[in-house]
Parts: sequence; structure tokens; C-alpha cells
Amino acid sequence: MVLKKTLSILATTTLAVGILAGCSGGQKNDTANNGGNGGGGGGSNVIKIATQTPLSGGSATLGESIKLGAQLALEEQQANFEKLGFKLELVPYDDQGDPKKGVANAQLIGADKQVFGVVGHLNSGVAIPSSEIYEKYSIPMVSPANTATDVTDRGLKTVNRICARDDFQGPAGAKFAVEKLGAKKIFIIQDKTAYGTGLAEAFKKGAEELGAQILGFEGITVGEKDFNGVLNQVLAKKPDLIYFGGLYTEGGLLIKQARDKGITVPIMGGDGLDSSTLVQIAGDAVKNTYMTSAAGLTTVTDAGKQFAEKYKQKFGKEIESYSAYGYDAMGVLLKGLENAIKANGNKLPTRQQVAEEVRKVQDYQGVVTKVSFDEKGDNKYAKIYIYKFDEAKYPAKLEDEVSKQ
Ligand code: ABU
Repeated sequence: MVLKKTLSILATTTLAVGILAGCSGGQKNDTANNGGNGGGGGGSNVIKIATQTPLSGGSATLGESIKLGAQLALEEQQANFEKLGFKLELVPYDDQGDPKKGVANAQLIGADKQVFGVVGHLNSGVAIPSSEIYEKYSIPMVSPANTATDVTDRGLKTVNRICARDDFQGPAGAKFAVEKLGAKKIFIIQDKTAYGTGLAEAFKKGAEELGAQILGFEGITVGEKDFNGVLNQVLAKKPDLIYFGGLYTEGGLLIKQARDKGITVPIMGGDGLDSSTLVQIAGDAVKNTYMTSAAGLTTVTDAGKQFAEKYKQKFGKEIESYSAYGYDAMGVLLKGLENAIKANGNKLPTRQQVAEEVRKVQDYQGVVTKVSFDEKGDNKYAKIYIYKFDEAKYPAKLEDEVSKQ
């Protein structure tokens, strides 16, 4: 009698746990058959592609825009994959711009055997540790926006990016600052992240090689709101240009507070500033700000204009700098996936086969950029664009476009 009652409780508990597990939605994981490398989908015809970007926190404007661009590309391809016998699904993850959260999500992504690729991240400091996990699981990552050199310099087979690198972006900005703007004495501020520090160092090296004097190289902290301390140092040193390595939330406040203090010299930064939110935060103070970006203007081609219209119609929002790069990164990933399916006799490929086909993609024509990966996963066609804010309006005015030598 007692045994019968115990068995009945056990059966009820097992059923309840099963129901709860089934209710956990898109981020439910089946770790039983992963076996680390390879994946295999467990005989299902569902193929999931994850995005990992900040959907909350200080850099959510750009993070969400990448996710929305990627979503648009995936939805457009669903019918094509249906014909091949597969159901394509998007699984968006919010990395919050936080390396720990990115890594935790990457573990979930790796453990879900139906995931065959990742579009992400925005923040290089999140992409670098998270991609160590993708590599372990052989999941290809295509980054729309990570510019830090270490993203691809670690030689990971699964890591690719369609945007330019900071050892191209930094010197391009330095050349413009020194040769076009005539900057001779520069004060550098950076946000102590993999991206901000790396970009600021690359700019510094480039500027020094061109003969400029660096008057200061100071760090701020992401999330900080009062920059009076560092701006007092700027006032004391009297530079003829301020360079900022960091993102638009801190950048916007820094620009506003600098102008409030009567600092009128040009302020320059990198692609981390390239968002409409910079203009919202800085307002009129954004005038006389220059910015290099790895993102080209989207609406200068017919394909770009059509993309921007579809995006606005579907999401009710204007595009951001990296919206089209999210779209193109997903496009490249799905091209590699399609090639892997076809090369596998229209059967579900392994993650490793998909990763190999993604790296092999050549001359993919996206809406903004063309893509061919080199042996490290960098895009041979990536460019740097230089913009100026003449008014409190986004996007800024394109001043110059630099291709690799
Ligand atoms: N490059 C854009 C955003 C910043 C980053 O790479 O971390």
C-alpha cells in the first residue's frame, strides 16, 4: 500500500516536471544528444538560428536593430528552406552587453542541438568569450558589428565577421583627424572595454605615426554618467581634438557635457557612436562630432532603400547603422547553411559542415556590403566610412570612404 502510494507520487512529480520543461519555450534545451561538436538536430526538420545582441541595457538600440535585420532576412528565407524540407526558426537571445550573460546564453545555444548558427554580437567584449563556446560546439557565428581585432585573430574556425576591424578603423580615423582636420594635440578617452580600449590604442598609434602628440589617454566606465572629472583634465591640457573609444550612451553624455563646459574642439569616435540614440542624448551638442564607422550608409542603393522601407513597414522603426549588417550577416549564414544542406544530399548537415560552408562563402552581395571571408573569417570587402554631424540629425553626413589597400 505504502509502495503503491510512493510510486503514484513519483509518477505525478515526473509528469509535472515534464510539463514544466515543455513550457520553457524557445530556450529549452536538449543536452542528451549533443556530444559537444557536430550537433545533428536529432532527426527533426527544425533548424534554429540564434541572435545574441543586447536587447536591454545601454546598447539596446543597436542590439535590437541587428536582431530585427537578422529576423527580416530569416523570415524572407523560410519558404526557400521549406522547399528543401526544413523549418527555419529564429531564437533571439539578449546578451545585455554583458560578457557573463553572453557566455551563459552561448552555453544554452550550444546545448540546443537544433541551433546551427549565430548572428551576433554587438559588443566585442561579449563576442570574444561567447565565441569560445560556439567554437567548442562547432556553431558558426557571423558578426555584423564586432570590430575588435581579437574577434578573428584567435583563429577560430567558426568565427566570422562582415564588418571592418579596429586596426583598420583606428588608423583611418587618425589619418582623417591629423591630415584633414589638422589635429596636432589629441586627448583620448576610452571606456576600458575590449572594443573601446583596442580602438583607442589603434587610433593613438596611427595618430602618433602621423606626428600628432597625445596629451592624455584616460579611462571611463560603462554606465558612468558624470564626466566632469575627465573633462576638467581635457580643459587643462587644451587639445585641438578629443577622441573617444566607446559606445553612444557614454559618448552622447560625454559630448553634451564637453560642450556644456565650453569645449568646442572637434570630438571624434568610432562606430560605437553610430546610432540615432547618440543624437537623442547629445542633442545640438552633437554638432562638430566626427565618427568613423564600419557601417556604410544603407539608403544609397536601391537594395538599401528597399530594405529600409521593409524594415520600417514591419517594425515601425527607422533603420540604425547596423540593421542592414544584421540582415546581411543572416544572409551569409543562411547561404552557408543552404550550401551545406545541398552538399549533404538535401539531408540535415552537421554544425561543422555548416561552419565550413559559411567560411567558404564568396562574393555574397548583401544590401550594404559584399562578403568574402579570408582565412581568419574577416571580410575582404569591409570598408571604413567617415561621418560628420553638422546638425542634430541621424544618420550623419558621409565625408569619406576608405577601402583596404
Ligand atoms: N564595433 C561596434 C560596437 C562595439 C564593439 O565592437 O564592441
